[in-house]
Amino acid sequence: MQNGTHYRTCHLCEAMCGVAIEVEDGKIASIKGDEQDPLSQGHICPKAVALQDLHEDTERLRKPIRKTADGWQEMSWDEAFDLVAERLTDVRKRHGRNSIGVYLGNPNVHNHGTLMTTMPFLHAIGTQNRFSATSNDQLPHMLASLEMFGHQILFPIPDIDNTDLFICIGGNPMASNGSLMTVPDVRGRIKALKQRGGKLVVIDPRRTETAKLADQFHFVRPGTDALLLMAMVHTLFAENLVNAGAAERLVKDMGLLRLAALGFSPESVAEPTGIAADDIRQLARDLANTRKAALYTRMGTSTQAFGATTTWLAYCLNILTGKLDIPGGVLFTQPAVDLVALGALSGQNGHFAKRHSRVRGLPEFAGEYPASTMADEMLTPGDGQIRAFVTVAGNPVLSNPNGQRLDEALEGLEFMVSVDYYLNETTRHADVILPPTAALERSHYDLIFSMFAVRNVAKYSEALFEPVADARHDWQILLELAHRLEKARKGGRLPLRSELGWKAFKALGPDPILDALLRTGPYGANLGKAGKLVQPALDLAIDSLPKRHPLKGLAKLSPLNRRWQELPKGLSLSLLKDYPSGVDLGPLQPSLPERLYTRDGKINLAPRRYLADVERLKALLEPGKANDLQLIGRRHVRSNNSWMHNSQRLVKGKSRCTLMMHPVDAETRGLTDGQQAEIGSGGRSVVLPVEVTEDIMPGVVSIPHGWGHHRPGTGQSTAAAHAGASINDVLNDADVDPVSGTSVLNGQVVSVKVWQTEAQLKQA
Ligand SMILES: Nc1nc2c(c(=O)[nH]1)N[C@H]1C(S)=C(S)[C@@H](COP(=O)(O)OP(=O)(O)OC[C@H]3O[C@@H](n4cnc5c(=O)[nH]c(N)nc54)[C@H](O)[C@@H]3O)O[C@H]1N2
Ligand SMILES: Nc1nc2c(c(=O)[nH]1)N[C@H]1C(S)=C(S)[C@@H](COP(=O)(O)OP(=O)(O)OC[C@H]3O[C@@H](n4cnc5c(=O)[nH]c(N)nc54)[C@H](O)[C@@H]3O)O[C@H]1N2
Ligand code: SF4
Ligand SMILES: [Mo]
Repeated sequence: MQNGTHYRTCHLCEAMCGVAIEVEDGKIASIKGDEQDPLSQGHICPKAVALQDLHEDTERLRKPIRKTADGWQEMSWDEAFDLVAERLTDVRKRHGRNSIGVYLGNPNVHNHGTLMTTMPFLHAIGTQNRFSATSNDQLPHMLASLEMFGHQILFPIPDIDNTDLFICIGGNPMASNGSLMTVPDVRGRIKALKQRGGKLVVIDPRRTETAKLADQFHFVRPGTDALLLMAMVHTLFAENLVNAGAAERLVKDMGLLRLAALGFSPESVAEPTGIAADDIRQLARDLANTRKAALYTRMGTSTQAFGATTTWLAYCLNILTGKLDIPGGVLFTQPAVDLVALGALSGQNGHFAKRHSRVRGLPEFAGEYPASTMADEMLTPGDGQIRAFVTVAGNPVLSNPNGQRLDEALEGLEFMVSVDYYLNETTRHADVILPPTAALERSHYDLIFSMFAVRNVAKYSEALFEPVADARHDWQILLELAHRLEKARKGGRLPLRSELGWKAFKALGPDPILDALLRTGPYGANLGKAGKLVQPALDLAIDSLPKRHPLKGLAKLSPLNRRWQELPKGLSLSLLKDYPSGVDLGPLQPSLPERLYTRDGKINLAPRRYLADVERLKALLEPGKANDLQLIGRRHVRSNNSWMHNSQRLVKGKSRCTLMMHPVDAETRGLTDGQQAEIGSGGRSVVLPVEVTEDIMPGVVSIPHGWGHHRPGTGQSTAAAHAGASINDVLNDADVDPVSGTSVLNGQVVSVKVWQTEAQLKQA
């Protein structure tokens, strides 16, 4: 690669920071924030420099490898594809299509090539046993969006740059850099919020890095947020504070919501939540009375026992107080590639509970089952048992609850293949590992996170380095496998037309598709004066088509859509190449009612599946058992899920994989700071040093996820030297939010005691 500065988007987390990478003599000399990036404006976090470590890591796999009796052996791509296609086809022939399981991990959503090729790939595999990180993450948000707005990926995004009150519940953007809210430099944005007289309120069982910036902070007992939000809804109705504003004529079933909240007075929830009734009332009043305000919830409220119901209520609170669809409130974005509109056009608004998983009867979501039941599906004999497994960019042994059980289940499979560039806790079980090119060796466009950004932006980054010889991109791997599997299924031959289609797809790759999507999207073709002239006639023609006519959908998607008329135009791949720091497409704009995808054009405030959960929520009002400790997770700015721990720069210093515990809880258990504690549940346990801190609520302990790199047979020596322990070895996989099927990663009950070595135990 040529010497000089290359501009790019960091793909590690959701924040989409612009980076300026200096290359000298074909090597990375420095990585800095790109001041010209319209969204991040020069901000980066410590992980950005680790892009270099990831790129140069000699332990990152570069060639396909296969497990043999003599250890791992390199193989050619052709051999690898043949072997994988043959073994998968064989398992399918013998045990049926559902005997193959697929797990898609988090980095896939940061990879436009993968996103464009997963559909044909999954189609070729043909299984219903699909899983992903979604059910350990944002599934409740997707369900609420589907139920209320009619589309599973239409998320209301907080307009943090224009709001005067930001209520953050169960998210810690100072560590995570935001989620379902792409918000680089959240510190700067919070500072700006305060400078204009605005307020930040944080509600969390831990006084987090974000909480430390807050004007107001409340500890909340894990898993009880739904009570808090119900009491806020209750207060709004009781005090006549409901005013849905712009959304008023769009909402329905408000009366049912009011009824549901009747039994949850602030007084009744104060004890279980740990938040005083007056504070709850005031919170509801502040939300109602601050015109520009946004209530935001994330991981801590979605991956818990009431994930679905909490997320629904958060959506409702924004709507009841008129915050939906106004500047400074929560708005839908208008990305350059509108996957929401595209999905709707092809009938892919999303679906839920169309079928249920074989062993535990858990509901599917958008065609996949909850990841917490993967091990069940591998270990339980019968028709449809998973015998072969495919992972793409995932490390579920560390990221899925009860990782230990999954670890064992993977070992018992007939065949496993992983598309991944690390030999880690999960991929060590594979028979074949297919490593893709490194991130800096491929082009980048954030199809997903552009949809969640607090400003509309578009940015394309060209590959910075030539791929090493004979390397394959993720999309090439997926397409090649898909092609071979389809062929094998059709007896070794495909019709000529289909064969040509595969050839064309493989030859073109994702970027020409991206170009076409940009050109035909909301900021696409500029029709200039001619466009203005024909617009009225076009509007008339579009309006006269029947409601569900395909042409209507198509016209709505084209740059001619009336709603998109005022947007800047002319976006294409070549234009984006001319602006390597990205293009600003403006602040978030109101888009209702056009943006709704519900059949009746209404926002349903009281979907049945949430109402059905209210009784279960009432049980939380009963006094709980004292002395139980609840376990929650946490993130740190120098860590990224399970897979960036091989960077010395990021793991150096004091271990961050500790058990945080309140001084009172430590004392009653005879534990002191730094001492090893055993954290147990369901007969499983891990050992970690205690970090005694008043920043955590009494009765709550916290462990970060993604650690536990002590397992043998992995190939990440730096990570292994900083192994830590996996919180998911303690968490129970049977524990899901029954409404959505999301894993309960926060709030499970654990025991903590002084750890004793075998010798000590014997002596005692
Ligand atoms: N540095 C870093 N950044 C990341 C990641 C990373 O691993 N490291 N991961 C990325 C990914 S994949 C995601 S999804 C996002 C997640 O982004 P965030 O949602 O911001 O994730 P966390 O930092 O885990 O914040 C969750 C918060 O919920 C709190 N919490 C736990 N239980 C409860 C509860 O019952 N109620 C309430 N109110 N709060 C609770 C926790 O104490 C914690 O502060 O971060 C992304 N960014
Ligand atoms: N207890 C607990 N568990 C959690 C969470 C929590 O807060 N608490 N958070 C959950 C959340 S939000 C998430 S998103 C999940 C994440 O769960 P996963 O997606 O299963 O795990 P990651 O740690 O992100 O692992 C990513 C894998 O992708 C590989 N990889 C990285 N880049 C690429 C690439 O470009 N191509 C390919 N093919 N592979 C690549 C890495 O080597 C690694 O093996 O974890 C969840 N698990
Ligand atoms: S916050 Fe850090 S990891 Fe996330 S995109 Fe920005 S630089 Fe990358
Ligand atoms: Mo995530």
